[in-house]
Amino acid sequence: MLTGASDLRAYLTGFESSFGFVYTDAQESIFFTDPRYAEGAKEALKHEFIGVMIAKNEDTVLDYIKSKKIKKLAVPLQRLTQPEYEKLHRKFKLTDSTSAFTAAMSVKDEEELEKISQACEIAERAYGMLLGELKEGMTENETAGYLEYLMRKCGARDRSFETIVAFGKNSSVPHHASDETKLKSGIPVLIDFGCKVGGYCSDMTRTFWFGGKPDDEFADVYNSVLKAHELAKEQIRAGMKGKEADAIARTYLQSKELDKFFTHSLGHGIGINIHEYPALSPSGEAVLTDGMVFSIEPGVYFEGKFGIRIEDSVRLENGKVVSFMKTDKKLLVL
Ligand SMILES: [Mn+2]
Repeated sequence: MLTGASDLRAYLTGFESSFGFVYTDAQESIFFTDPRYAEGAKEALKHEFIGVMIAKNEDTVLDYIKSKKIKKLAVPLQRLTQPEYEKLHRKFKLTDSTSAFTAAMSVKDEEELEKISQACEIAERAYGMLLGELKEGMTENETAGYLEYLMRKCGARDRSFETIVAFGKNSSVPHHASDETKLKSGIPVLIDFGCKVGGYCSDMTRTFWFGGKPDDEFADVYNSVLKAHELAKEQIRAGMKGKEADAIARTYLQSKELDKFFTHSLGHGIGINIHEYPALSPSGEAVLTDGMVFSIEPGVYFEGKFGIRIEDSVRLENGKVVSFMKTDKKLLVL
């Protein structure tokens, strides 16, 4: 088995690097890396089963495998570029290891859950600090940058993805690119963000009202989205398919005639990558099991007016949903 994909490499070794390969056969596991990482990798992996070898480039690795008279190689085909595929294909008979990775990575062990839990705790703490600092005139981009700074200040290694801050009608675009729009009184604010701890992500979204009193329509829709979020949390069980989980929120929003404004899926797996297996979507066939970590994020978007999304990162434990997030989700008016 051979992989050079950075997330899969990090999963196998627990060591983050910009270059490297992990090779495993019946006799040995080797982490090939270049001299920049050799010392760090040897130190980090000294108690592990996996050995560390220095490789100048991919050819050094392939020559090593060839020298062992290996003919068949499992590689994550879906992660290879065409040139990478062709190079490997000329030397070995290839089988695909992608689904083995996605299945294994979807179920988290205690150590992984602890990292995600810390990433969630830091994101929530930083968010709480941000709320106390929001002022009229701040731009979306400035707010996003400040929240990312606060997450790092609280101990995060990085953000999980580009922070989304959307003021007013910009919130109706689910993945709005934060821009120079300024915060003013009497508008909704949507913030979707997360951070990384030990290589693992958190993901959360909050929508609130800034200044004055929220209008009735906003408050009504907010309560419906929150209800959809809570119903999904209460009713999702291990053994369900992703699409059954999605249907819990979607059916409720349908009863409020809001389902046609719920334009994305209910959730996605979270781990080393911000979007992983399983998908909680109308077509999600994956069966949810204990140890899986995913988002629950119903959202409703009225084009040109406003959007509301409420997202927690959660895990399945003893068959039920347990949230990593602790902040209250009742409609907040700042
Ligand atoms: Mn998400």
